[in-house]
Amino acid sequence: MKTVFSPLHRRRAVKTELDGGLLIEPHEKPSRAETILARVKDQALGEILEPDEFGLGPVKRVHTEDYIAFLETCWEEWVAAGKRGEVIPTFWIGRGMRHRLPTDIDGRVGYFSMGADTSISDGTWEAACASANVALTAQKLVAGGERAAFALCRPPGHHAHADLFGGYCFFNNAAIAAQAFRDQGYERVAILDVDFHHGNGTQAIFYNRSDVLTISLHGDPDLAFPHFLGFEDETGEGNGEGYNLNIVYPPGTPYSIWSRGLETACKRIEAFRPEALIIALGVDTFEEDPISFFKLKSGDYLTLGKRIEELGLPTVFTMEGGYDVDAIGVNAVNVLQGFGSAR
Ligand code: Q9C
Ligand code: ZN
Repeated sequence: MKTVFSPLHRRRAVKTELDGGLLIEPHEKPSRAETILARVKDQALGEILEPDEFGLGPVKRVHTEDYIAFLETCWEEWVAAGKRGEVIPTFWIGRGMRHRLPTDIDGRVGYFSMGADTSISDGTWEAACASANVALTAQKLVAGGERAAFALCRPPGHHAHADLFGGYCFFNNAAIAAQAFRDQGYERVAILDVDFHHGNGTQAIFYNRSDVLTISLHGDPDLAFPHFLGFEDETGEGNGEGYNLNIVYPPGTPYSIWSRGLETACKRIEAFRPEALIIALGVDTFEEDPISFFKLKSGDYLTLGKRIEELGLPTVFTMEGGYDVDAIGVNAVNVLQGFGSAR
């Protein structure tokens, strides 16, 4: 399987993450992608390509113009306003307040964010654009006839809504790739999100559509980020009714339990008869992950990859979360090798 990787991910190197009232070293750090790349090379998974440049056209199919414009200039605006630290939101739209985009940078940062866990500094824009290009290049490979491709995206994407950043995400790479398939004439696309966290952005982007099936298996949002979306009664709306599926699990969930939801997801995907599949590939389901509470083991990722392959679909893997850097390379590449060795 080919891997698409951009060294521009290194431009996203924020120093801070607001966590527990402290500014800590971010969980979502450059060594994550470097470790996965090293494992891809070590295992000779396949050719490694740099992404093509697609411009903002395919991004605008998913994200709003005002959000994209905000991301492009927010760091410069922040510095120009005399702020001395990294961009961190402090104010949001509370209940009863107005959804009106303000001029002031503090107001704009709050308007376009869902949390304060995701700082912005110089280079975040370039890295987010490169990450979308990585996903779009993998999509192009698969549309061109490859059975599967690995988009080694960083920053990740599945938490990003059409006009919200947060959960370490800016552009929703999986959604952008799915929309690209649609725009190239694929009638139905499925997105299966196996990251520990609910794929809230992906769900929201396609919530009223029946052409993109969204499925997410994740830690119960009653107990985990994103806290305010991802419950099992969210099944889609309007035309999208029945085209969103959430499967939630409690702390301590091992693969033997998690994989029952995977079976339900696979059955739903088969019934949908998609022409392409996107896997939002997070490996923060790992037992040693520092911010999550599932108990998957490294070998389980091989089994997961094999099960995905059995769906028999053209498949794009977009890298999402996974924060045990020591294991992230083995775990992510195990999914791809499980997929590859199934044939
Ligand atoms: N104390 C992804 O996996 N912040 N994002 C958690 C931990 C939210 C995770 C803070 C986690 C976002 C792509
Ligand atoms: Zn995650």
